Amino acid sequence: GSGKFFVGGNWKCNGTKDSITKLVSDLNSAKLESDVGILQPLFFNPYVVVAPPFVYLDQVTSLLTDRIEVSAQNSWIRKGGAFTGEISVEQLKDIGCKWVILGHSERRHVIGEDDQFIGKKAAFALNEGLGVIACIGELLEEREAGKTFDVCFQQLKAFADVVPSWDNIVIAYEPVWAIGTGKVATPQQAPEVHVAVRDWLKKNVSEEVASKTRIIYGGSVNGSNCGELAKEEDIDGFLVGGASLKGPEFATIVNSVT
Ligand code: G2H
Repeated sequence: GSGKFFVGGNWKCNGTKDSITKLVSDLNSAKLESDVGILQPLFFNPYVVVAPPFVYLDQVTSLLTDRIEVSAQNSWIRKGGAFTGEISVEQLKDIGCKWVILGHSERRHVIGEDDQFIGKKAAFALNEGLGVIACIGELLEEREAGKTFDVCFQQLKAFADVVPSWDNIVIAYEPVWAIGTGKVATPQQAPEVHVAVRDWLKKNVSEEVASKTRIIYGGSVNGSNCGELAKEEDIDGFLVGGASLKGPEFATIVNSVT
């Protein structure tokens, strides 16, 4: 592992003004281990972000205390302009958003974004100074056909081919068969891929990037299974969907990695 942990809460397309006000207040009052003796968000370990839907980003950014940063769930591939329905990186930065999730399986497989499109979005966001949570992961049929590593490496390569640097990238390994299904990857399955990803970075990017980059796991992580997974040396944190909609449970997951 990288020794620095990262936990993200991906709220997906959930919430209302009211439910989000409650969630933010629960997060603000939650006890996080990272509070102890730490003065600046930069050094928070784990580093914690939440990703609300676009329309609530501003609300969450202004209400949340600064120990938790805010991430978007998507961003446009280039500068803003005549792109109906899109949100630009400049706009995200304008409201205080520091991160964006790109390549999530729901965008790949439900919305149809491909590797190159996602890679270019990541390059643009990084060039503009946003951090990127770069998601990769195989479908069930790809795992069953023994293609897990091939698929993950191909998705990684699409990022590696275009990104300016790996300094502000967190890789999230999210096997698609584990997402929102309650079927979490086992403490054997996840690290096997994390090790392979780190090895790929070592061979294809650099030894330094391989050792520094955080590789987090996502897919049905919850308050009861996070402890087992957090013990794994090669898991540098989590990207949490469903369970991040409950403040106390999300805090349990955050505290499991310290
Ligand atoms: C995977 C994860 C968060 P969940 O998509 O990105 O969602 O924890 O609900 O499986």
